Amino acid sequence: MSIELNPGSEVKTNTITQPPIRKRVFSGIQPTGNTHLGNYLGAIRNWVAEQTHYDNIFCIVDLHAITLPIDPQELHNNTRQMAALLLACGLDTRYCNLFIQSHIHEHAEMSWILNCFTPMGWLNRMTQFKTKAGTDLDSVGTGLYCYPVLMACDILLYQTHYVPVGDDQRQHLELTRDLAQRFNTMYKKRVFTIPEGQIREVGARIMSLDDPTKKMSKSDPNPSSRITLLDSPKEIKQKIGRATTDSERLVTFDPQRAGITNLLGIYQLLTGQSQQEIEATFAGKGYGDFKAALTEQLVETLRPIQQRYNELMSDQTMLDGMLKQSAESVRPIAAKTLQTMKDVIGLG
Ligand code: ATP
Ligand code: LTN
Repeated sequence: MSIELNPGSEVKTNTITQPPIRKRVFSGIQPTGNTHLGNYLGAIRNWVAEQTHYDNIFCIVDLHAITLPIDPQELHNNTRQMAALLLACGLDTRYCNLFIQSHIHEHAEMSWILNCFTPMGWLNRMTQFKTKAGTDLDSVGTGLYCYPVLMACDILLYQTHYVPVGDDQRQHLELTRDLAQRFNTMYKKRVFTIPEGQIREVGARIMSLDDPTKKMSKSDPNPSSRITLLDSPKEIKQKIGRATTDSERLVTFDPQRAGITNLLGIYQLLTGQSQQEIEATFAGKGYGDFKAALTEQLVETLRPIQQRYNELMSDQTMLDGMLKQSAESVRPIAAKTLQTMKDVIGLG
């Protein structure tokens, strides 16, 4: 991976003659389609913005995607589409490795081992399982229950320092830290680096357009609840036009009015303006004017991403080559961690 020095970043130098050591960032995203504005503003955009500061590993987590039923062809296509979309959003392979989780078998292997060290009581507390499993617990796959353990393995295999994610992953990150600390203590050896989450104050929780009490989600059955990164200008206009607001018609940030505040938060992230500036711009104007301005910002933000995505998707050989090369370059890190883990346990 090529390295560009960036003054003021996390770079540390061991001695005058040794190269700088960058802190490692790891994050993952599911290839489940419908990649939306929440994924972009809560995660992907931050990965891109800070990629030159860190040693970055990003992973398309296809093993996580099979915890719920998914069509094989759709999974395969979504995985390549996700790779193209991440590059189109600005991930740069000079600074990042981007690979497919199932290409590195150490993830699945470590997951079995770590499952054996995970108290069921800890997994019983995971709220995402309860939301995703629904009511028919007898038929849901056990992979969904163990999902957070696989996520912990993704992170721990690479001796990760920072994990940039949206707010919904806070509980999974705590579990990862607890599992790592417990394992290190149990075997009196620093087998795993203890990772820290990077959850931004603004953007970590973009809400659904039709029900602003729920997070914007890939799996929401209502497509109008989210803006996807591949939506056309017409779709964006329609979805923003229909987005839930209230009857007060005041374009102001107000936690009591979750719908307009969510839309204003999106506008703030896209324009980089302060809350005061935005409120001043729309003082005396109605929701119609604000929604038109937000639509324009969204269309202009997504236009170059969509153009680049279409170019990248037309070169599947390049995409597959990049994914393979990244996997080859990071795999030794994962293999080393797994071997250390097996050695301390006494496996083999
Ligand atoms: P689902 O909603 O179906 O569980 P997802 O939208 O959470 O899927 P993931 O691939 O699981 O998609 O998440 C990728 C990244 O996007 C994670 O870092 C996650 O925290 C972040 N993220 C997801 N939804 C939001 C949201 N509404 N606001 C901010 N960040 C989000
Ligand atoms: N569980 C995450 C996706 C994910 C992930 C990871 C994120 C899988 N492995 C490792 C960060 C680090 C989600 O559902 N958004």
